[in-house]
Parts: sequence; structure tokens; C-alpha cells
Amino acid sequence: MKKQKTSEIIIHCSFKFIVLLCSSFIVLFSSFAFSLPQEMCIYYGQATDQFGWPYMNGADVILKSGTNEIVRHTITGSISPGMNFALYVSLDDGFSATPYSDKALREGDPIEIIVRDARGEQSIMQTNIPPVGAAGDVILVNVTASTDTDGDGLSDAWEQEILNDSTNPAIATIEDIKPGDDYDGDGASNWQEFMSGNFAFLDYDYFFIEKVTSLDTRFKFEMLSVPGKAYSVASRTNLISGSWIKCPFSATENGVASVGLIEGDGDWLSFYVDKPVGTKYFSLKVQ
Ligand SMILES: [Ca+2]
Ligand SMILES: [Ca+2]
Ligand SMILES: [Ca+2]
Repeated sequence: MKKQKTSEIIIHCSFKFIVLLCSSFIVLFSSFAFSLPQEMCIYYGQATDQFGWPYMNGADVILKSGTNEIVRHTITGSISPGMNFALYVSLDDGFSATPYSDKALREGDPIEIIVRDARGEQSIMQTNIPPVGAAGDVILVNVTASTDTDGDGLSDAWEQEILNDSTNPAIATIEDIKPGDDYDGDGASNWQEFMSGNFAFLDYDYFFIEKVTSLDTRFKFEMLSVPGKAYSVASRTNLISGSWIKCPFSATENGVASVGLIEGDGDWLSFYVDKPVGTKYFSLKVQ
């Protein structure tokens, strides 16, 4: 009877020891838990200067978390038409309190994008930069290295160029320059000229097709391009209604036509489209 009681005590103690041991392992495991890298989240897009012109070189696009620089892209030409930067953000799985690297962020973390150019570090006009996405997310953000004091989507520096030209007392501050107005009266609104990279104070400078030529099997459109801007062709069968859909084109007379973008270099660009069966209307797009 006495021996049996001792066994019970031993078994009971052993059980407590095992529980204690397990607890120790859990505590030990927790204290040694570490985070692991995840598939990166990528921010990409086009960075433009204070006048809305795409940077071709001489600028860095920098992604920061607070004061901590996470990653930067030095622009050396375009990566593809309409895209001159890509920021690869290392992601942490959030398994421990401390990320595996001080350059790793977590999904949902707020970030800031700035541009460093010949003027120094510049804030960007855009204020709605999405937070860090999930592993593998690819986020498009086009950024303009300027301020937009009146919040109308036109940069202050670009609006100042119009003010410098204006002798109209009704156009005396940047608030007087409206995106939907057409300051130089060339048919393109101020907003359209900012987006296309044209001068809004020169009535002979705007985005248009300069020349159309009818060839045997194709039409040829020619226009004067803006460096770094990306162009494409769209078409529809009704001039008044219906959606413009992307249209295959070639940059050369006998090249294979395909849907895509072609980048401007400041020189003339040509677009060749196959002649349609029936009526079709074509439109040139810029971004
Ligand atoms: Ca503005
Ligand atoms: Ca205009
Ligand atoms: Ca103009």
C-alpha cells in the first residue's frame, strides 16, 4: 500500500515534469522563433520631373519606411515603354517581433516614395501611395517629383511656366490655372498637355497626328514624340460611340503588327496599322 502510494507520487511528479519540460520547450521555441523572407512586393511605374517629363537618367526613385531607406532604383533609361523604375521590397513573414532584416517590410506597412534628382531630394505630388502589398504583389504607381499646392493634379512648377507667360490679370496665381481650361487655345486642355508632355503656353505644340499616309495595305501615322512618353494605337468602328480598343500596330512598314507601346525619343515616330475591311477609326494614345 505504501509502495503503491510512492508510485503514484512518482508518476504524478513525472507528469508534472513532462508538462514543465514541454512548457520549457514552448518558451524556448518562442524565444528562438525567427522571421523568414517572403516573395517580394514590387512597386513600379514612371517617374516624371516637375514638368511631367519622364526621367531618362540622373534620378533615383527611393522607397522609405519612416526615415529608413528600404530600396532605391537609379534610372538609366526606361525598363520598358512607360516604365522607368521598379522597387523590389523585401517582405518579412511577421513571425517574430523583429523582421529578419532592417530592410524588410510587412504587408500593410505604410511607405513613402521620394525622388532624388539634380535638385536634391524631392517629394512627389501623389499622396495616395498604397501600403506594402502581399507577397508577390505588383503595384503600379506613377510619381511626379514636384509639389501640387492647389491639389488639381498639375504640378506647381508646370503651372508657374504658364504664370511666367501670362499677362492676363485673371491668371495671376496657380489657383487660376484650371486643368480643364485651355490656356493657349490650341484645343488641348491644360491637363491633356501636362499628361502628353506638351507646352501649355505654346499653341503650336500639342499632341496630334501630324501626317497620315495611305499605303498599299496599311495606313501610316506620323507624329513628333516627347522623350520617355509611351504611345499606342486604339480603334473602334463607330466614331461617336463604343469603346476604343487596343489596336495592333508596327513601328516599321513591313514589321509584324502587335498590341503594345512605343516610346518617344523626341523625334518623329511612325505607326503602321493594317487597312481594315469596312470602316474603322483610329486613335493615338499617350501615357
Ligand atoms: Ca497644381
Ligand atoms: Ca492648350
Ligand atoms: Ca500647347
